[in-house]
Amino acid sequence: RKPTLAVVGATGAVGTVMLSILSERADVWGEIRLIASPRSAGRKLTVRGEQVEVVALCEEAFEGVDVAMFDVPDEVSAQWAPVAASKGAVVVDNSGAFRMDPDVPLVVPEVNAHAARVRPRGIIANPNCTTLSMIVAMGALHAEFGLSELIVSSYQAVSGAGKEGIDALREQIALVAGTELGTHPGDVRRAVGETGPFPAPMALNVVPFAGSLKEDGWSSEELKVRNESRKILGLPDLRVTATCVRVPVITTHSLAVHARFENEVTVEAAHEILAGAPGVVLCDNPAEGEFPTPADVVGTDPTWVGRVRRSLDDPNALELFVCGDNLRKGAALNTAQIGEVIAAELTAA
Ligand code: 2RA
Repeated sequence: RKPTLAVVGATGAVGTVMLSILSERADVWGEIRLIASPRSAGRKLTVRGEQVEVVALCEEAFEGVDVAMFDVPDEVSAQWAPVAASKGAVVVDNSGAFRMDPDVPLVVPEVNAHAARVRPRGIIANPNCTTLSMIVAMGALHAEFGLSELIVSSYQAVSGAGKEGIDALREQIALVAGTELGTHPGDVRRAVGETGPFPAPMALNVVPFAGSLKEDGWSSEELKVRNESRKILGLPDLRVTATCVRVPVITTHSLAVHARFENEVTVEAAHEILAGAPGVVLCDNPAEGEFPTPADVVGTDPTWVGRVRRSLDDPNALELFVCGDNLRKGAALNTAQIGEVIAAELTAA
């Protein structure tokens, strides 16, 4: 019997991408049940070419479910993931509610698929999209050279803030297009007015803040990059510094990474590792204008890496530019891949 899958939050931004990913990938699932808030119950959505009616989130909705993928806000996952697990489902949760729980593995199949096997709470967490957009490439380099430090600057797309973020950027672009705005202090801010879910205008701008403010001036996004990278790579003392910046891109997060290793590195060796790493595409020929950009990467599955250089002042360090679609590998795709690892385990048992 093929396992039964529930997708919780099927109507949201990530849930929508999840349904198209489930329709494209090898079909390992029996029934796929779509679950959402009572407001969306009764709607029909297409998955695997078939119309499926959305059912309301309640305990009974998890009856007979083997794997439940959650794409919902933290507080909804915090309440309902344990309910699904208590009904016997293995939960793959894409919220921040359980990522740092020591009894919940944080899994990126290309890097630490083995961690999914030990799940005392019946819950597996999916990392935040900012970490996920670089960690497959970093895991591959770590396996060869031994990572000792990451210094990261992110260039995050507005879809990280959901549909509201996309709508805000589109509206702002319409307001500034064809004008001479962006030439005087505050002119864009005055033209744009309300900035939606962002603390400053996104059109014609970059905003050095994403997530919420935490202790000592760090943002939640910056702390996630640090804590999650350490947990996924199994390096609890890894030195990690992140500065997370929002840019006027709809979808695909980019990161400029300074990665320091235990061992000396060469660009040639790094190229070879990245070119052969599952889930990574090396795109690094700047003489021909070849490097990853969000406009080219959006809608694709892999982590794209370019601009690989050895640090001029440190033979143990590399500089890289990495792009990943934050809604695919950064969210739905990684969740689907974890689900497939569990489906294989259940089918083999
Ligand atoms: C963002 N990483 O880009 C967040 C979404 N989880 O806002």
